[in-house]
Amino acid sequence: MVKILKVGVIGTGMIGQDHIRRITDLIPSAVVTAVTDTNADNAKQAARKAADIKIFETAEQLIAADNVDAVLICSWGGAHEAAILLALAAGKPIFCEKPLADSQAACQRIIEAEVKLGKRLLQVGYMRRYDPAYKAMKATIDSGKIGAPLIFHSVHRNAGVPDHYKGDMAISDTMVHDIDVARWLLDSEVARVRVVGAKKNTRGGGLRDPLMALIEMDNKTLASVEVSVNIDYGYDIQGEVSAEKGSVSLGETNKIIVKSQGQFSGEILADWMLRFVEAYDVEIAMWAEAARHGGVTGPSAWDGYAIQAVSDAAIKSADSGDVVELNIGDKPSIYV
Ligand code: NAI
Ligand code: ISE
Repeated sequence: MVKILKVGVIGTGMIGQDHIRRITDLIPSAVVTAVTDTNADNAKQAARKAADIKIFETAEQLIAADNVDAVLICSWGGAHEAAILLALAAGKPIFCEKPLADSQAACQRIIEAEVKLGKRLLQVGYMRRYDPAYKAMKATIDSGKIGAPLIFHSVHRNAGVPDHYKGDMAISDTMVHDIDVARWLLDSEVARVRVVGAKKNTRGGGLRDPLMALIEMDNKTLASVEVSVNIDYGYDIQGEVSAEKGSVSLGETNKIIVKSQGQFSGEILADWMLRFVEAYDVEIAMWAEAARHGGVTGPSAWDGYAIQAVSDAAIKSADSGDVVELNIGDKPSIYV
């Protein structure tokens, strides 16, 4: 067991810097010792977030460094695979932000490398599983109180998105969270998916936004997903599972309701950083604790792979208008 976990961070943009703050301020048994970013300014800014952070030129150098016990990858999805394969080869525990990589094939290569090691070393950042409200939904389903789940409805709305958010990111960057939760709450892999674009939000530039997905699971349950990423009024995450004899939904997130002049109102949170702060805190703390003991828990490379397969299929469906069948193969035993 490592006494104080020394963490190297690859990719020090928005969430990379937030995780560095989290480790520095909230986790006494871990410390950030190294950073690297292709954008030197971001790396310098991140290095000022704690004492004694060394800046490395490349991910390869950071992963090989003696003062790095474990690696936190927060670069863009397309850069994840290369860093993961290096960290797996070095035998260092990894936390990789979602998505695991940028295609089913890339995720497959990651799985093959981890399976060759014979044990899990990677956790992927599907943090909704650590959110108290989603956890309570899952516990309600597992208690049997509402009977067998039949349909999951998910609504994922962002007020707006950054300039680099382009192409199919409404699926590959955003809908992936809903796919994760569908697999988790309905306890099944996905059989097929259909995605339909609706009338475009004029605030969304050329993006396909909003989108609706209908997902059929292997166990015959269903999930519907709305993704709207330029909804203006705030960050709004809704979810409901309808079951054989009851239902369970996420509550609103406002802590108070104001009643005044014949109306009542409550705050709507602005973005994902605020809505899921507790989930990120628990997720990173649990990762660091497991990594200190040389392993990992939480969402696995298999989860990242299965979600990416659905994401690829959903993009195909949005392009063609067809229902797209999934074929992800058997789950290797290290993930069972
Ligand atoms: P960002 O654009 O703010 O930061 C990404 C950073 O990675 C940039 O500084 C960029 O220069 C750097 N980078 C890109 N390629 C690199 C490479 N090959 N080596 C080193 N650095 C590289 O993006 P943001 O919002 O921080 O997102 C990063 C990742 O985190 C994405 O995969 C995103 O999907 C995920 N994310 C997850 C969230 C969640 O809710 N779990 C929330 C926000 C982001
Ligand atoms: C972002 O990358 C996230 O992961 C957020 O949780 C999600 O709501 C947002 O749409 C993504 O762009």
